[in-house]
Amino acid sequence: MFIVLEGGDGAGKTTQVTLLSLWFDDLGLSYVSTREPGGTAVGEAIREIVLAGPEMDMPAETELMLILGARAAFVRDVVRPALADGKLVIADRFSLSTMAYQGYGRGLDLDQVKRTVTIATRGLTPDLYIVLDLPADEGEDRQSREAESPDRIEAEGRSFRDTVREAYLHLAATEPDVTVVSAMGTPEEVQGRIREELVARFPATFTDSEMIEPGGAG
Ligand code: Z5A
Repeated sequence: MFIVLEGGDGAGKTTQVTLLSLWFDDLGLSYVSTREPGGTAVGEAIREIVLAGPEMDMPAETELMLILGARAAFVRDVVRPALADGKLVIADRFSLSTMAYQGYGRGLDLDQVKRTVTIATRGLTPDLYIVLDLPADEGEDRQSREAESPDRIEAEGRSFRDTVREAYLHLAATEPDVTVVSAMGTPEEVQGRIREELVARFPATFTDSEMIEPGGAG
């Protein structure tokens, strides 16, 4: 099974992947947890370029090709081998990010983006995308509590973030296997919603015996 957490910057994906990993450990599931862009040597090198500061100026097409270059390696070297071994793959971002950021956010032609995504993935799609939905200003507030300076994409500002949020909601309404979970509230509350969604959709894999306790990580 291949599950992807998606959402705008600061929505809490990294936090939620960590909490999910604890749950998978409790359930005795064999899994691989990873993030995009990255997950392979070439992917991490591409990540450095894509997430450099605003001085690393590039056309939207360059950004798209770099991200998809990383994705092709990620699919070949991380996702497909793990799935072939019968492991669960939990990823922080995948192709829905490309539609939201490079398609809607950067304004590239959506059909072309979709076609190039399919080349990079050789048609692999997740069993489920979970979009963590958060108002753009809340995501910005959460990120601003961290000391790091903004990368190229974070530096795009408020209207870009709003566009990306709307894109995710639109994609959830129009694409298959995409669900939306509110990212408001404490990390434990959000985690509880994600687990409920997984139990409801895949009861044979996830049981509710280890559902998160309010105020605890599971
Ligand atoms: N990108 C793209 O354009 N196209 C693509 O196809 C792909 C990616 C795959 C990846 O950067 C960038 O690549 C991304 C899109 C682009 N845009 N940018 N920039 P990244 O991996 O460095 O950044 P990110 O994906 O946006 O993640 P993030 O900034 O690390 O946010 P997050 O993972 O969603 O959230 P977090 O790190 O778990 O939490 C952020 C902060 O909020 C942190 O201090 C937490 O402690 C706090 N937090 C988390 N949850 C909560 C709750 N519930 N309440 C309060 N505070 C919270």
